[in-house]
Amino acid sequence: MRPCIKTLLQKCAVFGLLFAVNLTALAQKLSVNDLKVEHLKNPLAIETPKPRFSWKIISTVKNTLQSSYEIRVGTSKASVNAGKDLVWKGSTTGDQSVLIEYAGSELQSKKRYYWQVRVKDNHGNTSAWSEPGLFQMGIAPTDWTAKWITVAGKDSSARSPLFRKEFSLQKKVKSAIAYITAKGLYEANINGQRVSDTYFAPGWTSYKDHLQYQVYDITAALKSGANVLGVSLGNGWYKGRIGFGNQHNFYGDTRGLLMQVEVEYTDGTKESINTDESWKYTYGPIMASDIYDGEIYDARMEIAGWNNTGFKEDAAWTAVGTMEKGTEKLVAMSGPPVRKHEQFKALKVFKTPAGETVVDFGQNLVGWVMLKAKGTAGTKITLSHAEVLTKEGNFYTVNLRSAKAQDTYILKENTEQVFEPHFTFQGFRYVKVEGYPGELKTEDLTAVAVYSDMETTGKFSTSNAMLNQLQHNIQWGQKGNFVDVPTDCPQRDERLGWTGDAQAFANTAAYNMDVAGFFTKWLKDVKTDQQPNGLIPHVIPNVLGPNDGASAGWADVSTIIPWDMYVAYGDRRILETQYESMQKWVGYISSVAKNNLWNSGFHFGDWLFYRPNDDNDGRAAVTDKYLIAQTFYAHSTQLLINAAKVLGKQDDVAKYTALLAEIKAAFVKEYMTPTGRLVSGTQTAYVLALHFDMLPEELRAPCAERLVANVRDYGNHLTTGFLGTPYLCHVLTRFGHNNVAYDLLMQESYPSWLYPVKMGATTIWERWDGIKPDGSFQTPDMNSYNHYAYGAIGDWMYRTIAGINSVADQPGYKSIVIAPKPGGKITNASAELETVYGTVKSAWTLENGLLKLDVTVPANTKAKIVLPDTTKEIGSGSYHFESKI
Ligand code: RAM
Repeated sequence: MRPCIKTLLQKCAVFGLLFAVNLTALAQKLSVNDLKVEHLKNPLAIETPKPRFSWKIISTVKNTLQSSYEIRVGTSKASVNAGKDLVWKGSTTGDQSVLIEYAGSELQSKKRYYWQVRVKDNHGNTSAWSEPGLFQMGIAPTDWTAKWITVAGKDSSARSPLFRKEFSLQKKVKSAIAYITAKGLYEANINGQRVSDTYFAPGWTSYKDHLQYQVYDITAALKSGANVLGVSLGNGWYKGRIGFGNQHNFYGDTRGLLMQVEVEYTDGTKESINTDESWKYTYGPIMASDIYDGEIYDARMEIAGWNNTGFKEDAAWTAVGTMEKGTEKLVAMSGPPVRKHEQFKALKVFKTPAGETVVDFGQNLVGWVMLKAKGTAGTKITLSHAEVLTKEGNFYTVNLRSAKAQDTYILKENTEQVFEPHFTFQGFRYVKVEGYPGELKTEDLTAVAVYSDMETTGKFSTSNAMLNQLQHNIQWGQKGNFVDVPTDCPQRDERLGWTGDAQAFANTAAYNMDVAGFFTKWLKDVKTDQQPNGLIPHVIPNVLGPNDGASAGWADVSTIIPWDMYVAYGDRRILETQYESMQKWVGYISSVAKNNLWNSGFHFGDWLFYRPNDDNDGRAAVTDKYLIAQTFYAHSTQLLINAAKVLGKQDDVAKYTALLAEIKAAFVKEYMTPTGRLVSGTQTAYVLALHFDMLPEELRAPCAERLVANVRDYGNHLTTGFLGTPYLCHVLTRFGHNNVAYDLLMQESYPSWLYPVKMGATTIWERWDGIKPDGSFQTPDMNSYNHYAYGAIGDWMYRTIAGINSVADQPGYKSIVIAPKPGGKITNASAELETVYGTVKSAWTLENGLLKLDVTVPANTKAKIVLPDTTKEIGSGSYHFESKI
């Protein structure tokens, strides 16, 4: 057949197929997709004995609700498709389609299961069975047969060891699964290929208590005959520098590897290839690696073929040492893995006034640079990272403090090589390149963003370009600081899971991306590192040692994030799992409170609030720290009550409701005059008192007026720090001052959200004036250009500008409130949110005094549309509304 006719026929066939698929879709009024288990698609490491299943419903008909579902779980795709040999078959009436708990026979360690679901709706339609999804159970503690291996003797070299094991498979492989973890970080290869595209495994947890393992399906990577496993280890958070004061070896001084590869042959027999005494190791080209300081890679030390078969030189390698298990529990990885994401081409290579060769990537990001180079052996190239240039245009790294943030590559013989680091990441927009052989061109460098692989769930844009840039900056603040744990900043010698920052940003984070798995994993460590007296440390995982006090607004992460996640994803189990920790936290405050007042101990206060330098007439917005503490005491107690209600703990509801009344009464007595003035007349004081309902009803509106007067007095500027900022606009909107909220949002001069945007920021800054109007910098001791806390305004932008809101008593957007409140001369806005039920859309334009609103409500949910002149209740589907404004 002539090739062109063949192609034509192929095209027709494809078209025919597409046509048929489309016809089926049309005929199909109701279908089910996006199957997830424990918030994840086809997870391979489920630990809970009762995993939960979620699906989305697609319907071509409006007002669709699920009326019943059937679910079936089996041990093979065929059996589940045929509905035979099932381990669970459930059939339930009702509209629950999110997080349905498994209720079949006991799930077996290491076993893979397939599942599918079909639903009926309120219009009498029945969907087809969904395509089967899968999940695999993690490995039970008793099923680990591998031994921990390490180097022989003391693990004192800065270099990365390479561990190697060759083995032979004689029969046909049906499946092969690798279970891997490490003390330190690992990069595992099979027959010269990485086992997966994940980085920084096994992830950062409170290692002294538990250590995650990963599970990879490596069936396709194995071949019959000889195969080889090759793994290198880095220091990572485990053994590397972490925390303050040049602290090393926080979790241990010995890197170790634990790997178990389980092969099942087509004849049903099984075999394991485990780490044990038979492995060998030597040191490879990574001469040193450290998260803060970067990596040194000497290509001359590369060992050609080391992780391929037939490598005979390992005869000279050293036999590994083995190590004891330690006290940690091995747990299945529960959050999303860290992966590579966006790549940025270098925008320009230029010489600074100081004569440095610098490259600009145009975006402050977190990850690393891939560098192409060719030169004589021994040529040393260094890449230093920086977020900003000085006002003179020179490379600036003082704000990284002691973090070297430098990658060094030493070239081998004259071949072109592409370098990238393995066990480090940096926060940067610029790199300074030294020692590059020949002329450095833009095409020699690519910046790679690396962060936890969370699905993007939110889109937000308006007619205002600066606001869109602010949203961009918020998203990049999230990308850069959600690298396995939520960190304060990604560039200096800190990069820690600061609790205050995380609680401030959690709601915004849940709009932008699916953070259910990410926070579920981190909350385990909040609980783990909580001290026996209930105190929550400042950073999680806690590498700063035990505290003797806890800070309001930081430690309250223990109540705030579980509740936020419950509302965003409808995940009741988060509350169940964290309840005890929430209760212990409130118990801790009660134990240090006197007469129901939490007025002692150390607090960070309204961190980084507005403080002008020449503060002669008292413009600094200092809020009494104990006033703040009392409002968070109330807030945490309120959230505990909310959780107790959800979990049906009536005694606790009564107990904490009584306590809350006392906390509020104590607040009023101590911090408020009879007319409703607060002892601190700051925005933050009024915001917290109002947002947490601390004041008697009749004094709330007048207090909100005081807040407005304060904002006006500062010329429509905010003066809030980490604790007041997240709620500032919410309070103004709630009390009828939406215009003031917009005045703050649209403000372009310092202090404001748009000031950094005007100064060219591509991420959220730690301080309102990280770069001052004259181009000089804030104090380098604490001046990060990638700190998400002030990005907490994103929550208000989605809720108020676009108007997309969840409702706590029908969480997870089962019931949605769409209530856009235009303002700030914005003429159109549109947002989308991929909820656990499907996509919610809200898009409006303002035209001749009319608000024109288009909304989409996913199947199996309903929405209340709040327009300026009316309110409507609707079911799923797409709608257009117009309302006078
Ligand atoms: C800084 C951190 C963080 C903040 C604490 C109190 O070191 O960067 O943002 O939460 O201090």
